[in-house]
Amino acid sequence: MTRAEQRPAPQDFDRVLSSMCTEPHPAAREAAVEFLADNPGDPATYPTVAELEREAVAALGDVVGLEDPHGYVGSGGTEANVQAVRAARDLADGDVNVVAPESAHFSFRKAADVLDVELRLAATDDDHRADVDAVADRVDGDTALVVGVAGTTEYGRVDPVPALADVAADAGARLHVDAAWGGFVLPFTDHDWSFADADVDTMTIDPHKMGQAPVPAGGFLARDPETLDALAVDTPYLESDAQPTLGGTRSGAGVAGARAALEALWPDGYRDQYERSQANAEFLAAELRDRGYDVVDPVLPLVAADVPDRELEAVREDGWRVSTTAGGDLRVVCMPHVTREMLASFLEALSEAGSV
Ligand code: 0PR
Repeated sequence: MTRAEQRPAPQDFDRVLSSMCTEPHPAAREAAVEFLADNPGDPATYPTVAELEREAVAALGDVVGLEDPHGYVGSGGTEANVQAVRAARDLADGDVNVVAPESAHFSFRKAADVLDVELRLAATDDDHRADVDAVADRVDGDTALVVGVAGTTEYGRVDPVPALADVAADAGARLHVDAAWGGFVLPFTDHDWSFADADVDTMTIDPHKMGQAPVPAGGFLARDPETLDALAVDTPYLESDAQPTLGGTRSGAGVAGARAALEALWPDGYRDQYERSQANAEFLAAELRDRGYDVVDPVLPLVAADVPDRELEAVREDGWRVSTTAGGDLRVVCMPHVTREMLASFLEALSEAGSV
């Protein structure tokens, strides 16, 4: 065997239906490789990657309806959600709580843990969206942050962001929208989710998910500069004198890759991708329903269906990477690498699994 043959190969995406990551756009891959050694955490030493980051943040502002965005490209959605909670905690007084729907990503549990704030989870409605009354019931005078999710991890649902903004405003709390996965498809839908649609203070939107950037490239955005000021610590021995990010050394590959993906794809490439992915999700949902499974309608390109464990095991043995929701439903994320042909072949594998 030659050395090249011995080297481990990266994951082949041909049968991956479970991931919220995807193959990066070729321009993003190329840019990432070029900037592997640059550290956007030290902008004075690495001015070019720092400029690329400003461009990436400006482009993210266009995606989320924010003219003058303040933010950065970090390690992912977890970091951005932690930072949103941290900013809200530090801008409030005393012991505070955060109110989020039960559908919120588990990164909020990490945030509450490391930041020592109380996380109050509110029930979701029959369609897996945040129930506004339930959120309002959990909110009190110590609530620093209300969270809405625009594209939930398990069912791809979009919470009623303007109504959650009203609940937050009534309580004197901030509003954070987690659009980590949904942020690059929602601009092409009629949902109200963005800074332009409601009084949103901060947002998570990840280029390394639907944005087709290489990992790691997460996005944290704020409406006001005060948010980043609240997060900043002094960095006396660096040439730049303050740092609002959670990470210190950060990925130049992530920053350059995110900026290149946005340049190549916003808006037409992302719109085409959304249309393809959504059509694929609707195709899969219809085919599964025809085969007699209970299907949760795909609001965004994510399909959930009640498929027996035995069949899931069989398709897994056949090499398919599929995941399930906490309730046990099959969950297929129609990412850019998921084609109609792949879904047709997955459906065949499922039929075979069902007939044995
Ligand atoms: N917010 C939402 C709505 C998410 O779906 C996720 C991750 C996060 C925040 C956290 O983002 P990071 O993982 O970037 O910190 N959602 C997926 C999940 O946890 C991430 C994922 C990606 C899972 C690729 C599997 C995978 O192969 O399920």
